[in-house]
Amino acid sequence: MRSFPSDFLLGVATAAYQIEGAVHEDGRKPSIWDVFCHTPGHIENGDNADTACNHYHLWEHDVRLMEELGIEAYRFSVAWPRVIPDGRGQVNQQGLDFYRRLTDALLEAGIRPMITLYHWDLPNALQEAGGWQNRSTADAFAEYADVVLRTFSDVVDLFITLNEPWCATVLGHAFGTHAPGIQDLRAAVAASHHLLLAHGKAVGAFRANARSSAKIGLTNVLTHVAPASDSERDEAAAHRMDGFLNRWFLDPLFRARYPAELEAAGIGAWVQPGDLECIASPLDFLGVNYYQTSIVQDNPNDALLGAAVLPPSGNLTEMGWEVHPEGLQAVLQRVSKDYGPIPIYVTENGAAYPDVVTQGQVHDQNRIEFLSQHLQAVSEARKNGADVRGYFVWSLLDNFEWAKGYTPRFGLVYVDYATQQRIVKDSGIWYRNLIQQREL
Ligand code: IFM
Repeated sequence: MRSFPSDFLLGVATAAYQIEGAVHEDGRKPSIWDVFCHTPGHIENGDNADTACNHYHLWEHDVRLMEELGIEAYRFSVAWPRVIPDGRGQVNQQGLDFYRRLTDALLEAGIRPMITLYHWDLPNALQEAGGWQNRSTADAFAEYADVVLRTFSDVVDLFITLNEPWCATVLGHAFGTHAPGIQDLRAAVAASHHLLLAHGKAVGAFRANARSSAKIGLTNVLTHVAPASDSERDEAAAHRMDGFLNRWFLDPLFRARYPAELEAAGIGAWVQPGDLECIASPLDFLGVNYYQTSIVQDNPNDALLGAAVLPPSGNLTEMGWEVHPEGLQAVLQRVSKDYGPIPIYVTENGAAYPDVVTQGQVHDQNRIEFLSQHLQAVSEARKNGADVRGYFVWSLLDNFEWAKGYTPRFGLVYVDYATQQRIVKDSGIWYRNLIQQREL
């Protein structure tokens, strides 16, 4: 039996662009994702997030749902294009007011808010000036962060600067499968440094102005990387892949330097004196999102890393990702050992499955098993010394899964997008019981 102490937070997570909709309301201006979605060919089925889960209007209902499920903490993101629609300058009070209403309602319901400042929705006006390839976007972010932190740090005590900068960098600027849709490794390398610099500057603003009991961290998506065999070549390939997938966004944060793989990719061209010290400003916690393990083989034909990830096998989710809870345990222990001691929140973990509604219910036993196994992995990592303080299911609601549109469903709550009806899945009921009993 595994048990979770009463101060271990059991929560759920969402992100603004994936649930809010109302993209033209109350002064919000377009983000890079609005532009990306409305460019044909980018999103499966031609989907967009103009309405998404209509959470901008249904937020009270959604808070009530969380209250009924006994959710202890809610991680959501603030949309920069609602708060400073042009990216810099004029603050839009209506945008701040929305998040103030939401935060007040959460607190009243006894749910602890955790705010992510950047979950990929860069104001498009900034993209027109070069986006994350432009160093001054880091200053724009620090200004925006300061507005949000000053407004909310009286009542919110957990803040995250960036969500998964690896995805914003690699999917957005190297692979081009996410906004802003650029395919250029050099652009990605520049963007990664400016994202991290933005983080460091925001932490500086936080330390200057936020109440001292509030905490700030950054969320990385981390992959457990293992060699396909114990040959030296595969081990070296796995090490290079780990540099690309994990250490790119861990070493600068915790060691004030980039890994050798990034030095080789020319990151030094973007680094100015003092940047790395700023990026490595001490964090109060690290957010870890975990979805995948990568088994890596040496591959001399791969121009970038000389390494290849083997196709996932075994028990797969609808995203094609292998269910591998041991990877979560390994990632938590590795981060604690190599970069700790540091408090950790698992800020996202979850699975998409092709859910069906049967007589008003969704029987998602596969998701219950997935969550249960991953929570056991968290418990095991805690036993082995990782200082994990909470776990957030991705996600509260089915929502807009970026380039995959609405097909993958990650929620504990099913969303009928035509009617906006919410149906609590069996996994939602299971999670409510877990929170009550605190035992697996
Ligand atoms: O939906 C995303 C989320 O926005 C960031 N982390 C991974 C999730 C599932 O792909």
